[in-house]
Amino acid sequence: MLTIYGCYRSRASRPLWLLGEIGLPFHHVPVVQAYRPAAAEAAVTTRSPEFLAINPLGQIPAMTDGDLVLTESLAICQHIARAHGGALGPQTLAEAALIDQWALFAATAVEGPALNILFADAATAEGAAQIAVEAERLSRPFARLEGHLAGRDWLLDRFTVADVMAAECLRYAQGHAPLMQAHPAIADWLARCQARPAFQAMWAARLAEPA
Ligand SMILES: N[C@@H](CCC(=O)N[C@@H](CS)C(=O)NCC(=O)O)C(=O)O
Repeated sequence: MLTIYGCYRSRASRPLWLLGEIGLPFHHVPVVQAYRPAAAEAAVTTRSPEFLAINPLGQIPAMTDGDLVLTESLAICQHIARAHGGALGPQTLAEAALIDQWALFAATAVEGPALNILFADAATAEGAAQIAVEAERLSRPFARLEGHLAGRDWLLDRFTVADVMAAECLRYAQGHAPLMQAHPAIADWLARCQARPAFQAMWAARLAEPA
């Protein structure tokens, strides 16, 4: 059975949401980041020898599916979609290329600045200045995505793993209201993604975990 290593309060949210969309039974080992206070109560952390045997880098998520051991959340999502996801995965070579494109776009152009926005303290002058810099770094990627999503519901012609991967990277910047207000097609698409029952179930499980 496919196994996901990683608690919901981590990038494991990505494959966990996707597995919910598919409805595939899986085994879950809620490995907790060793640096978090919640690690004190966790059976397995990112520094536990049994987890380091799966991912020597000591990061979540990781996945096993039969003999295949994978790390990197977006590679894990792509594998799950291709192997088990039906129409959530690519049906043609062109779709596979487009899904790769959006995964790489999300990981390289969006995730870093978006995470910096999430972790900056908007209440301090320094934090507010950093948010302004990161929002500026996101302006071209967001303009590109806004143009693509205008008049479309999803990144491809239906909801796919590309939406899961990109929406989870963009979520980090969602709290910065000016960015969302300036990009209504992105805001509407994120709302559509997050209204899906599988996202809602993932989010409820995440909130149920210790902070
Ligand atoms: N690029 C990796 C990043 C993985 C990552 O940074 N995971 C964090 C949790 S979201 C982690 O395990 N941190 C623990 C550590 O680095 O010690 C991915 O997308 O899977």
